[in-house]
Amino acid sequence: MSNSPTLFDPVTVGAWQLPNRVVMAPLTRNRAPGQIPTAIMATYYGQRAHPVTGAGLIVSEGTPVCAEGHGYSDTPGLHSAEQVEAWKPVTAAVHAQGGHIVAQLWHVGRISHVELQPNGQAPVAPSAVRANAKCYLIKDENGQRSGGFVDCSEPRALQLDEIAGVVESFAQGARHAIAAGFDGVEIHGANGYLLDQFLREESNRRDDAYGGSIENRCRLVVEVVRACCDAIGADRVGLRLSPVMEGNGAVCDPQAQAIHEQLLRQLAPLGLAFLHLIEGQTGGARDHKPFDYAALRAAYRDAGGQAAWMVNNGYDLALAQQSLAEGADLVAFGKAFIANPDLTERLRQGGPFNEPDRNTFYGGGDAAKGYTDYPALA
Ligand code: 8OZ
Repeated sequence: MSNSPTLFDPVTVGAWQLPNRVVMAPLTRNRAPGQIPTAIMATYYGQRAHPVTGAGLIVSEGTPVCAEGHGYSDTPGLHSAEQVEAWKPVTAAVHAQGGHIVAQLWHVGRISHVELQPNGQAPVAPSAVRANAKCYLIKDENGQRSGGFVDCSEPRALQLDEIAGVVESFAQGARHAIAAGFDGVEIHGANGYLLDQFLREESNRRDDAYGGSIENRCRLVVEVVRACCDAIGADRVGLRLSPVMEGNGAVCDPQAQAIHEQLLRQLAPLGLAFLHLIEGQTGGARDHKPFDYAALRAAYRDAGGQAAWMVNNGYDLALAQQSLAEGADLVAFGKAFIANPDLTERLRQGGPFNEPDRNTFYGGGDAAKGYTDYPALA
């Protein structure tokens, strides 16, 4: 017990030597008009990248791998040459500080709206089952910027012969991430988006090789992870999961434990860099639904899996230290990193912590307010 690591100890994760075990969680900020990263994003990430005061590893905000993967206004993509170029100053700013950053590869699936889709088409999903969830739009019927929540559109089911294209878009996203200077990728398999939609029976009603049995529902995630590993090397690839999250229309699957254990047993031989587990309800109760995370990790380790185990959701220093003592390797912090660019130093010193302002979580363009103006300690 006494030999358990602290948050401030270095750790080797995949291809990277990380200076500490504090991770900046992926945080959607909607500050990329036209889906293109901007200069102030480089300032924001750079502020949080210092090896002593900042995150040992930064996971970028969700970054769609194709045009159909967008479900929110002003989220930066990684599917065009222009986007790859625009990410370069961001990754350079992080590396100038001595930090590490991976791109979170995202496809929203049915959590979208025809207005956010190419040619106004229906969003794609495992099955034509509308999510009981809202989307945020910035255009009104007259094409004016307004802002407001609307029901997600009815999606259409991906045809069997389209699935290889989805897998390839993630692999291309991984290659683009490396071209843009990222150290690797995190595949977004959580929070009710496309990959999570395939895992759960409420959203996946398919009767082909990608639906029905647990093995079939895991198939797309396994194929996407494999394709990204083939594209850039497994030691630069992580996967984010939220086994019991409810929200974005997702309902807790009756077989959540079995599905996730099966999935991780299949991924164990690949040699992934990390697995990122959101424990409980994303941004909410840690005990939202029963789930045995220790059993999930044991299933993965029993199958030979060696990826770093990253935990997330409502952590403070004490809970983080307890989790490290129990076998976690990395702890991710979200909202605290919005408000504290030097969060690692503040954790080390026991505070004080700036309070995040929810009013400036989303949007804001290139304004510093609520983005790059949170002060560091003197
Ligand atoms: C907050 C707002 C929009 C998107 C997630 C990518 O929940 C998100 C997200 C969070 O994973």
